[in-house]
Amino acid sequence: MVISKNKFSCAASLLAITILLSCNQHESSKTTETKEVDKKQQKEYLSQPLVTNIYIADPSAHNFGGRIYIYGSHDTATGVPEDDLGSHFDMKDYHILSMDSIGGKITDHGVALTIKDIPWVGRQLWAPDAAYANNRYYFYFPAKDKNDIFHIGVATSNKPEGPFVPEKEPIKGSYSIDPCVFKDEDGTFYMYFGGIWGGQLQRWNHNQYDSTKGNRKPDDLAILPRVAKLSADMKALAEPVREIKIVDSSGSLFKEKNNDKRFFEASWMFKYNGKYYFTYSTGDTHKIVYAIGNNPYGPFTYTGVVLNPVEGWTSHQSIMQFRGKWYLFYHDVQLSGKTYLRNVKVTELHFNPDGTIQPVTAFKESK
Ligand code: FUB
Repeated sequence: MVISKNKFSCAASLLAITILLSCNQHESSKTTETKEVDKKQQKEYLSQPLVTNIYIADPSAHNFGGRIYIYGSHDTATGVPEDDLGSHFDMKDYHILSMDSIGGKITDHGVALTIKDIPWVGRQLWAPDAAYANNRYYFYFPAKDKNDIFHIGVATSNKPEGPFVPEKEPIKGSYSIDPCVFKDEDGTFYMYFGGIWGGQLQRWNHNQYDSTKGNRKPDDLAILPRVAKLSADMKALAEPVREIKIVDSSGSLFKEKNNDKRFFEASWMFKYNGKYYFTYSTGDTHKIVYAIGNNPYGPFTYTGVVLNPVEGWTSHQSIMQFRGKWYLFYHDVQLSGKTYLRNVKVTELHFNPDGTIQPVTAFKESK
């Protein structure tokens, strides 16, 4: 009996263990699934889109007369298939947004400039910027001409929100994409620009165009962004375009394969404590990074990350000070999930006492 009792209890224990194990197995796979669902549902964005009725990307933010104006690309779905050259970024006009404070009501000022009114443009109105000088507002925009070559155009208005009247030709000597117009403390304006791959910068060497030049090989030196001083009327380059050196801490230029640090597109310059901060996108590694220099022409020493990869392929930023705080404007694809329909966001940016930037992550997992 003892034996059979033992046998029974042994069998019962075995059964219990088997049930428990299978229950646990079931429970654990359920837990994993739940965790995954939870993870998706609980993914919290650091900031919410500033507007939801229109897709605005590539934000260049400025304080004009105490109000914040955002000059960005106006993303729309035109049905152009996606390719590596960014043909699906097929924008046809610009809208300017403004607000009186961070967190304040946003005004969409409607169409400020349309492709139909720009005689030299063939297609693709990409990331713009703006500047105030001579009691006027200047709007700088890259677009492909009728030969499908990117140049940078300028348009003017007596109001920061436009409408803007474009010049009949692009800025002479300008090329590629993503202009950033920076005013130094002495009043001089510089235009930074350039973007590789779809932005065609790889085709420009010594300021000459060569359509046969492709992307660089991994061990080649990385392509460098460009800069030129602007003329007093803000409509021309006042000097030949120069390359800007971005170097590592030992002073060496990056190679193409250093694609988490080398320049891709989205130049943005600002000054902090007397130093020049050149910020840009690394493109295929999706970071916004910064390099610091002592003058507007560089060299700039790579220092670190401003913004970790956002949702979407592209990343594009601007940084401005407003009422004593610093802000990072950026975009992601939270609203659409589509790489070419992006929404603009803003978050506060913090500096460390040594002048380095505290990197921003655009979303956070909830605890
Ligand atoms: O919006 C079109 C292009 O995508 C911009 O010019 C790049 O900076 C990237 O954001």
